[in-house]
Amino acid sequence: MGTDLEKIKEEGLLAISGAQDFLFLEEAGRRYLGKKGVIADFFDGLKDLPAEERRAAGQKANAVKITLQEAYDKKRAQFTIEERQKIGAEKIDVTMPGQAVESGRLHPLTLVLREAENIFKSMGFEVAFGPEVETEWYNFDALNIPEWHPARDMWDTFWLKQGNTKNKEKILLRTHTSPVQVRYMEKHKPPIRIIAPGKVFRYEATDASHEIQFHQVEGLMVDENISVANFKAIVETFFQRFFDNKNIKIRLRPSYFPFTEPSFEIDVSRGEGKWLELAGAGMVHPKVLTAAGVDSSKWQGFAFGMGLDRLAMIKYKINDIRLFYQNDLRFLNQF
Ligand code: FA5
Repeated sequence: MGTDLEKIKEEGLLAISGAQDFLFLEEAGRRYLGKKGVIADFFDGLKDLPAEERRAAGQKANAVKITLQEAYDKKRAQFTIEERQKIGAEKIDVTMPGQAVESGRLHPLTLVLREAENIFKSMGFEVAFGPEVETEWYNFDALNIPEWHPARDMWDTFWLKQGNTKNKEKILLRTHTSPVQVRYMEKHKPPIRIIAPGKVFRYEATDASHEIQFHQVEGLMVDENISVANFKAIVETFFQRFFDNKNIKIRLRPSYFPFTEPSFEIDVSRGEGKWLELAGAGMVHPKVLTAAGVDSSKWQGFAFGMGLDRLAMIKYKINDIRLFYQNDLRFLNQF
């Protein structure tokens, strides 16, 4: 019995350490250490031995098994992964087509906003923000639109329920970014040059150029000698740079806003005699300056509120504003 074990050990070690590649090693491992291998056979045969020999033989067989197993593990570690791959133990088929990694991309409105911000920043404007849930005061009254004023009908409003009944002030989803003008002037002394981008909401029917939720970029410039000429120069420079076209056609139409005087509407040509209204604008009404704590006898300014979605529609030739909000990848993947 003892000599059998010695022989098994010697031959096993030779087969394992002499294996030239992974295939041979696997074969040697199976032959000596496998479930139906030589050592397992030896253990099976123990039951035929007299009881007094069985224990000692079992211990020796165990020691041989451990020695062979250690030799096997050591040798296995020597073989490189490539070698194992070669015989297919870990198969990587380099000819298989790879899995495409879809990269994310920026939403067209984000692209347009970033570009607009960069152009205004290069002209000395800072970027300011205000809340989307506004009070009636900032959205309307401070902008010279008291409750009884018919101009309130220009902005169909989502009014919100005030949870705290002690607070009597009415709240709403802001209908435009103009409240940021007032909030900013309350905290900062002129001269002022800001843009204020953000989401606005209107309770109105949607169509190809109207959404209930869209984006505006407010602009405000206040200084000692600001006139409509400054306004025109800034707006024209912006559009020329934004559309990368010195011949871009802009039309200023006289209009009415309670918070500007005089007021304009800015249209941009879509070609073939078609125009798209892009922004409302005007010289800041002295009452708005006063409501925000600015001395209107010393300071004047202009303001505008530009539809960011419409800016993107013209830039990318998109004919329906609703596409921006449908999250359809066939649309979004074009940008
Ligand atoms: C205003 O909201 C004024 N606050 C703009 C302003 C600011 C005037 C500062 C004077 C001084 P208006 O309602 O016209 O104005 O909206 C401004 C722009 O927002 C429009 O020219 C248009 O480009 C865009 N806009 C308006 N309603 C919608 C809508 N439902 N969907 C998409 N864009 C819209």
